[in-house]
Amino acid sequence: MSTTKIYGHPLSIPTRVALATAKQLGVAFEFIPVDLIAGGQHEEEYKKVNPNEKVPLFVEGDFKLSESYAIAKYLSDRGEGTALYPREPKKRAFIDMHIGILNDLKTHQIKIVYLTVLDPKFLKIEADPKKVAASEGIVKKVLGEYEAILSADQDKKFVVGDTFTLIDLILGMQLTGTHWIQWDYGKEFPRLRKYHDDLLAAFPVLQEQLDQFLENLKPLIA
Ligand SMILES: N[C@@H](CCC(=O)N[C@@H](CS)C(=O)NCC(=O)O)C(=O)O
Repeated sequence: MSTTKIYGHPLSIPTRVALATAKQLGVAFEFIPVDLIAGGQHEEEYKKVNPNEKVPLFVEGDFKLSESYAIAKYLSDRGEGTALYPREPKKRAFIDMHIGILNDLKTHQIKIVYLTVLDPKFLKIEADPKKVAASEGIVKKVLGEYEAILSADQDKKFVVGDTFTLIDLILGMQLTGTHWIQWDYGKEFPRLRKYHDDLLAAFPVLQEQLDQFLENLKPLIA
C-alpha cells in the first residue's frame, strides 16, 4: 500500500485537479474517498487529519497539504515534474497569474454546482437566481478571457508558452466541471472548446479523468 494518500471526492473539481496532477506525474498514491454528501468532511476522524474540513488533502507521512493548486504545484516542483511548473521566472509568474484567475473560476463553478444541483437535491433549498447569475457572470468573464487569448493564435495549443503546464491541466480539468450543469460552453466559446478537445486527445490522463467523472456524475444529474 502506498504511503502517499489523497483524500477527496471523485466529483469534486479541486480533488480532480490534485488527482490528475498526481497521475500525470506518475505519482503512486492511495485515494481515500471522503463522502461529502454524507458530511464525511466534518467527521472527527477527518477533522483530525484536515481541520479545514474540505477536500482534497494530500498526505505523505507527517506532511499534509490542502488546497488543490498547492498540491499540484508541490507535486510538479519535485522529482521529474518541473516541466508542468517551469522554474524560469517569467513563465512561472505567468502560470501563477493564471492560477489566480482560475481560482476565481473554480470558486464560482463550485458555487453554481452547490446552488443549482446539490442544495436543491439534498437540502431542498431553491437556488437564488441573483447568486446564480452573479457566479455565472464571473465564469463567463473568465472563459471569455481564455477564448480571447487562444483566439489570438488559432494554432496555440497551450496557454503559457508552447508546452503543457499546470495551467492547461487545471483549465482542462475545470472545463469538464461544466458537465455538472450540463452546459455546452463550446457554443459560446468555440476556440476554448477546440483547445480542450485537443488537450483531451493529447493527454490520456485528462480523458481518463473525464470518463470517470461522467460515470460518477450520471446518477446525480439523471
Ligand atoms: N480552495 C480549495 C477548495 C476546496 C473545496 O471547496 N472543496 C469542496 C469540494 S469541491 C469541499 O470540500 N467542500 C466541503 C465543505 O465545504 O463542507 C481547493 O482548491 O482545494
